[in-house]
Amino acid sequence: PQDIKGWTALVTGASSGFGKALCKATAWRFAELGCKLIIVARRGDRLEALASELKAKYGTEVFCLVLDMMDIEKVERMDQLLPEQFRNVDILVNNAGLALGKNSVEENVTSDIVRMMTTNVTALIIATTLFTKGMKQRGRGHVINVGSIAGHYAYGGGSGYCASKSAVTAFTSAARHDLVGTPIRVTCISPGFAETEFSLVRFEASDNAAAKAKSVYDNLVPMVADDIADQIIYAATRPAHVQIQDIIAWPTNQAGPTNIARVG
Ligand code: NDP
Ligand code: 8X3
Repeated sequence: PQDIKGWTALVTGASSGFGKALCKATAWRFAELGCKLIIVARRGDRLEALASELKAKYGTEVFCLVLDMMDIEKVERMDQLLPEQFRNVDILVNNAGLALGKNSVEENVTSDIVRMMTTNVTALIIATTLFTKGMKQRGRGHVINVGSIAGHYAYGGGSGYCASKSAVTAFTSAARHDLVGTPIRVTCISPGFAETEFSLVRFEASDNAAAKAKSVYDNLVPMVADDIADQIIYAATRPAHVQIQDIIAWPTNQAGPTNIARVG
């Protein structure tokens, strides 16, 4: 496998869900593999708690960056917000993202569409542009973008979110073409239903957000954040000559965005 000991990994959306699972102190994660970590999100208290855990358990070098990915001017100069010793990012995990609402297309809310497109797409593109420069100069690196099954299979009520995740699929492929002559690998991770805070955020504007979020996973055994963290680490640790294009993963009783057997 690719030895990533001593590599610097930057994970956006590290305060919850997949990003948190990827960084937490457990088996076979970036910290155990000897990476330096930059963890990014808006909720700094959560980042600090994670950093303390990692420092205590492994002595991991961790830098917490409190950043709103909607602030594209800051995303564009994110490297300057990092201490010198964290600036050479080798593994970029573009994970921060969200869905908002399940409205039919004619009911789309402009501010929701702007938030999804800016966070899920524009910020991801700008961060990749920024950090691949250094990766290319240093001759090593891996960009891992968290897309979704929504980037492969569109569904009603998801026009804005599906458009954003299709853009992630397309951007990831185009970037791989650009970097084909380099050692830099470019990967997409495309999960189906995984129970995190994702559905709570999606329904945050509803009166009964918690119940709506819970009902998404009724009588289904969804994936959990650790399942997706496993896939990200798997992709990052393949031998240097192996480039994972995409991992599309479903819960066992989900075969499509709306084809769910609620048997369990
Ligand atoms: P969570 O809601 O649990 O986590 C989302 C993370 O993104 C949080 O850490 C949040 O941090 C961060 N984030 C959101 N908006 C911003 C912002 N404007 N600036 C900085 N950070 C932000 O959801 P998941 O872990 O499930 O989602 C992670 C990714 O996986 C997303 O891209 C999502 O689209 C994708 N995905 C999720 C699936 C699922 O079923 N859960 C399936 C397929 C893909 P904070 O709020 O602290 O800023
Ligand atoms: C999250 C999974 O099916 O809600 O990307 O789009 S889904």
